[in-house]
Amino acid sequence: MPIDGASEDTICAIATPIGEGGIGIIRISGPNATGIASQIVRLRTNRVFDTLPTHTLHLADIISAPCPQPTSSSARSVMQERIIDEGLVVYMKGPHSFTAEDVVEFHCHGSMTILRRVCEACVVAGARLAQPGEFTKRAFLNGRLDLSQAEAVLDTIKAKSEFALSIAQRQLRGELGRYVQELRTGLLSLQALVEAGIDFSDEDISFVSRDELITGLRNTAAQIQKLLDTTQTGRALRDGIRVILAGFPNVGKSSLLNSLIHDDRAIVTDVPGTTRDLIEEAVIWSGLPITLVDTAGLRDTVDVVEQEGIRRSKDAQSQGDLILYVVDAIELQKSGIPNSPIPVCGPKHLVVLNKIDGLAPLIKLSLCSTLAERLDQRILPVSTKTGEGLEELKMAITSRFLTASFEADEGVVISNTRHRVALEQAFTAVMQALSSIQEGTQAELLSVDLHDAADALGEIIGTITSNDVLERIFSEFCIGK
Ligand SMILES: Nc1nc2c(ncn2[C@@H]2O[C@H](COP(=O)(O)OP(=O)(O)O)[C@@H](O)[C@H]2O)c(=O)[nH]1
Ligand SMILES: [Mg+2]
Repeated sequence: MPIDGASEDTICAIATPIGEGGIGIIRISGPNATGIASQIVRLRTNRVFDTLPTHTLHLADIISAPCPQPTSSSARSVMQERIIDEGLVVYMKGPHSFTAEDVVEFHCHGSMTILRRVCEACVVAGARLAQPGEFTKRAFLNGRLDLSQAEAVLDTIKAKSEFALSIAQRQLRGELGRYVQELRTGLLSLQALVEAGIDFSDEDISFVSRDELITGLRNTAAQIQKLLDTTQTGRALRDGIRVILAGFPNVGKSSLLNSLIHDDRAIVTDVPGTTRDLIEEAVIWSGLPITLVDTAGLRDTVDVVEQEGIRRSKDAQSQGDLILYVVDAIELQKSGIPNSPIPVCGPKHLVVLNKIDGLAPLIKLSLCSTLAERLDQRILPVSTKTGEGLEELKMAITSRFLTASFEADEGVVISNTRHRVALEQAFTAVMQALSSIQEGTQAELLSVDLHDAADALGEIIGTITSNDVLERIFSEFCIGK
């Protein structure tokens, strides 16, 4: 996809999801949108399409485009003029459209056959099938959206929870873009002052004092850090988190899954090795989209099916965001806490002590505290049988990903890895600039650091972007968006 060939041709695509629906929409965008629409639209008012006022909706027959080459068979030409569907047609004159180009939409009946045929008619009339995300890419290339807003279009479509939607929509309204643009402008102003100083260095004129520079850069660094602090929560809210239930066989992993989702999803028996495949269930807790994954218990076994289950369990654990390591309290009380190292103390682990209904209260307390001390982390005592501790467990899971100060309805939130990486680069360059000043490095080098920091911020909003980056971003979109 050429970066600068955006508005040469007119593109078309089905804009609604694949499948049956009440309405299906085909969208065309580009310089010849009205020319193409005129060929395949017969307005019920008999008006000529080109004369329609912009942003108005009209009832029309949509017909197969007249074939560019005349044919001898009259039957064929009847076929060619055949009505595909009746529907509503809307014309949005650029630049007041999503892409900032002339756009026409056909609102037809939601049948894939109809939608495909209308698309074909558009192509015969001169349109090209759009590539994934090409409408949004054009909106970006035509200056309607900055790059962070273009990415937010996809986040909005894919939002899995209300919080995720709120973050995406604020980004779509340009809040992140404005924040980043302000930081970038500040850096560029500082850079200009530093460079002016270089130009006039013979005349001993200083355009910015050392203290002003340091204050300005420290402020910028703090603001970038503030954005970076929102990343974990932002990402969790946007993409959701995978919580893996792991542990030895028979400790109650499947029972825990069932209790947490209030359903009998996984088979529970007292036979070790019951769960062999991964069982996934989606829930939303405190606005956080979570996938709970029950897995096969880890043990040595000769059963090949169970071995495969264990392999999958290990895979799931390595890819999960959080591992609930379930321990059987009754067994532990019987066998005692082993002296050998217990491999459940990683930052991704949360230790759940299940079956506490089987312990006397005092024993429960002492077992919990000994285990907590031994593992040097918090233990969550629960009983899937009585429901004790389950609410606390849910809170412990969500609070890991939702920082206490986080307010989804205000402030700019970073939910995109590309943005995080660019912010980290900007932060490093600003810190480098600060140490350059402190070390008394030449102004030329300082200017380079400031330039690098501004460039990194520019990548977020797309002021500085390579074709590769654009291609990667828009290839994630669906066709028609
Ligand atoms: N007393 C008691 N038994 C439990 C509890 N949770 C599970 N169990 C029992 O432990 C056995 C194994 O449970 P299951 O969920 O299949 O364990 P998994 O192999 O880890 O998935 C079953 O007999 C359950 O009824 C609990 O909280 N208390
Ligand atoms: Mg199980």
